[in-house]
Amino acid sequence: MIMSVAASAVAELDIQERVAAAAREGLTSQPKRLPPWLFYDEEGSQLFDAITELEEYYLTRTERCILARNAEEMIAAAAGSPSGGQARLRIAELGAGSAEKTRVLLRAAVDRQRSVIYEPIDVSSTALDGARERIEREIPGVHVISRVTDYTHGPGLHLDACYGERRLVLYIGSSIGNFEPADAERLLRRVRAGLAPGDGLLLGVDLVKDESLLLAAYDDAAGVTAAFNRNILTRLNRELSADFDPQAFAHRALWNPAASRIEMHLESRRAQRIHLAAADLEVDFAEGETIHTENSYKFEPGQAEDLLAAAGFAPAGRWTDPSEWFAVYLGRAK
Ligand code: AVI
Repeated sequence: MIMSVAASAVAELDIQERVAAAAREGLTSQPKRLPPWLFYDEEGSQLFDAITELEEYYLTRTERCILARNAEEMIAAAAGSPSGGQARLRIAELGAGSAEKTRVLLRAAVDRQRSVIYEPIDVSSTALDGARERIEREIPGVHVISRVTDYTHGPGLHLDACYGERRLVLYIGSSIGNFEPADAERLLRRVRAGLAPGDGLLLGVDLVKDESLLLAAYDDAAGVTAAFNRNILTRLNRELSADFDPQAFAHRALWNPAASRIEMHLESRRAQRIHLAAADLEVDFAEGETIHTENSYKFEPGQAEDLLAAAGFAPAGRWTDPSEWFAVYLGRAK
């Protein structure tokens, strides 16, 4: 996307205002918190990519295996209708990033219908530009129409009308798990509102499993997740002229069984006062006081089906791995 200098300066101001508002709101709350979207600056996105390659972070490779094993069946299920008809698919993806796991689905769609339109949607134009170039080169038959937008905000998804085709929206990678249950439902309802009856949603969710496996995935031995968590403070230092010493905060990951979620926190190692000059804010921390930075919800059997149903989707498929660590669901818009 080409943006004028003036437009990009306005966008930067906008984002600085959003960061300042989030810091003001979160750090004056009790208990203190910061929203997880703050993780994903350039450094944080690279750290997240590194997380996805960790031995302990089973999510990415498990979902990749599920997609690779079942891509043809998933595409056929999305293209089929309960009455037996078959449609051409057009594939959109929320939070597509580098679209690394999506390729098997695009290949299966091209094998089935010779060509496919792929509409990746993400806040990062850099990630989308890279994905577009690679996908069009590697998978002839895929035509990429990318859209830079924050799909989590605003009134609706506003996908272009697609005549004579059925849309399949991908929302994989367990991203839905980072939303509070009510927000997850709201988001999927917005997705549904942008679809026609019969269109599909392919949703990747992480499942409840042994606590030790869950904890290791969010507190790896090499400390990459700790660095990812602390990077939120480095970002506030840079963007809000704050004076956090990230090492003065310990990374904490805990399993909250009542809420069925992993929580990430940063725990102050000592009593300290932090200044965030550009947010006009001073914040005191007691020793042991925490900032809650992320929830990652893990689904019990039946929960994803309930969420899809509440958002207006009928069950149309479920695929999992042999250990049932992760699952991919197909919902059909009612
Ligand atoms: C992006 N999201 C699905 C990741 C997760 O597993 O909740 C973010 C993450 N946080 C710590 N590690 C990975």
